Amino acid sequence: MATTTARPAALDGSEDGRGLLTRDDRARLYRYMLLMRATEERALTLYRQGKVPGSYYDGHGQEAVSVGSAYALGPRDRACVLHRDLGAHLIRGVRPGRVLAQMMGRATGITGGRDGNMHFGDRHLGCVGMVSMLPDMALVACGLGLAFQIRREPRVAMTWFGEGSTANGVWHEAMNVAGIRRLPVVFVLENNQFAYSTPNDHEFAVDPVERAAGYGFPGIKVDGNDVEAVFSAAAAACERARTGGGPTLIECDTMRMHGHGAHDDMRYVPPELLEHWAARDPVEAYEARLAAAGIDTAAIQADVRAELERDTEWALQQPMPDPPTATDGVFAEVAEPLGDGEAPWSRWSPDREATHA
Ligand SMILES: Cc1ncc(C[n+]2csc(CCOP(=O)(O)OP(=O)(O)O)c2C)c(N)n1
Repeated sequence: MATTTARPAALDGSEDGRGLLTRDDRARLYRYMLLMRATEERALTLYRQGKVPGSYYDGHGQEAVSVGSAYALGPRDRACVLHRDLGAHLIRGVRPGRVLAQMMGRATGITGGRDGNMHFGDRHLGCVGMVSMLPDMALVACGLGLAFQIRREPRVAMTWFGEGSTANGVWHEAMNVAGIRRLPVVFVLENNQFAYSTPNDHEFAVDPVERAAGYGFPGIKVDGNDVEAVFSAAAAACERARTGGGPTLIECDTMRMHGHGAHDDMRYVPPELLEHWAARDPVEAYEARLAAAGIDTAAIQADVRAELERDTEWALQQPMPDPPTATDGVFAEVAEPLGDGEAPWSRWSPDREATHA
């Protein structure tokens, strides 16, 4: 199966070359990219102020991938989102305030303070919480795709992962099962040049997009810093999946402009490489294109700034979770007593029984 390179969409003020994006869509794409960047910058500030526990992981420089691809999903589709894809959460309707509350472990964060800054996803908005083992979310997406297929529902599961994840056996299992069963799954590969400190030329001998052919479905490579090119490829892949055409792998060529996490000074990245990609910043490039097309980007910027100020203030006022509720909703309820109404631990530990009495 041929591997193709999608052409970046042309901006002519009214169409994207495929007739899918209106002016309003373009303004929204810009807004979400800006919102993702601004929210992550704010979260980083909160981290540096000691308000975000652990480390902090962002997608600075990868906004076009996250936003362009997620924008192609419909409300009934599902998003298996990873650590650099805040834009996907925002597009699905998660408010920046809830994201910031999540980062700070507050009770009104997405997991109610039961997790830090990574494994969250609002199921009511169609976002599946991240699984840390990479790239296990690809298999979760296949499971969703299989359910949609069995129920004959025209729905799509989209999943994101870095190029480092394509070296893991789980990724190949996901690609294999998706290819065999022609599952309605869109695999979005974010090739951000580094898997932690490992550069591309130490990661693979053959561009991972080529591997799709080995599993019997198309692989498409796009400029991951061009939000319309990403959207265009994702919209075509979703349409293909929805109409029984099976999976697609979309490789988005981009760059991780920050360290792996906030703790990482990324001194292993050559400065000239960073300069090269900084000149192709996805948010700035799109702003220039929209401004040239007469879209009021300054108004969008002001709107995003105001929203973030409001949401930050709200997030900072949110309470920490109440400790006695810490395990609420975490474990499955035991459906039936194990015998005579006796607590299970009493059979092996009278001390423990006493503690829990
Ligand atoms: C199976 C597994 N091995 C190792 C890790 C630790 N780890 C977390 S992120 C990361 C780098 C992943 O690189 P890539 O897939 O390219 O994604 P990126 O972080 O660059 O977006 C590693 C090794 C993990 N989460 N899961």
